[in-house]
Amino acid sequence: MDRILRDHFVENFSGDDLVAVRKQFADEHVVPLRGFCPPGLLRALQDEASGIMDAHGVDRKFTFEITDNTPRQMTTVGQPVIKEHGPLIDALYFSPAVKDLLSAAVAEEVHTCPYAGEHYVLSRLGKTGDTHGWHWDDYTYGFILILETPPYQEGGFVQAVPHTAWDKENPDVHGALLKSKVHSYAFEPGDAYLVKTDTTMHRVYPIRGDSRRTIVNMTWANDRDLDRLITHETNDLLFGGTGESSAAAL
Ligand SMILES: O=C(O)CCC(=O)C(=O)O
Ligand SMILES: [Fe+2]
Repeated sequence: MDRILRDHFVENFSGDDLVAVRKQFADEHVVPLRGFCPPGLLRALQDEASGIMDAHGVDRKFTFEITDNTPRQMTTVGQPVIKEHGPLIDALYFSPAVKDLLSAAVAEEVHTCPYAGEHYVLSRLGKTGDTHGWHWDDYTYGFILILETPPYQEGGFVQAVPHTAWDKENPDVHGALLKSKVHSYAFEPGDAYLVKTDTTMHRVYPIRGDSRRTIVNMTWANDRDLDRLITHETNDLLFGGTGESSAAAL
């Protein structure tokens, strides 16, 4: 897989293209990587993910106080199940070509997440009103690969507000919306995006109709994250964490 990806990235994300990606990320703290996934690999990943989702997906419906009571209405699969049943997703995460591309895009070296529960998670929006509401994440970077998505007319696009901080004691989503400008990004299957998740409040706009949106989210850390004590409350609740200490973390 690494070879296929590396060749694909040389074609699509090098030279001026890569410079443009790096600039957009520096400006907006979100950058679309359009056509990230080669079509053959995308089909294989879609098949793998939908098999895992159908067999192991858990319907969630919460509001999270720690993100100012924003909603999560979605079906999820956590890292331990994917580790067991998703060799392609695992290989994608541990592909050196991906690590190199993401490091180049954010202009610093990224590291796989020290907490295994956030290596990769699957989430699906599949019924009217499903949404991944406004939130921040625990580590510095998120990389999201869009496996399926409806056209934007049905919702399911991404919105982000850069340069906003998550105070877990006193989260202020409305304050963040008022402080800054919301950027919206629509995607197609096979696209990916990178987001500076710790200081960019983001959400997925609610879907409507019979549309379906499935993504795999992969967490990446920077040097600073490796030296910080980081807790994972929302990951543990939404995705089950590593499946061992999740209950204890609450
Ligand atoms: O579904 C998406 O595009 C974003 C997912 C996300 O923000 C998360 O899992 O933390
Ligand atoms: Fe997120």
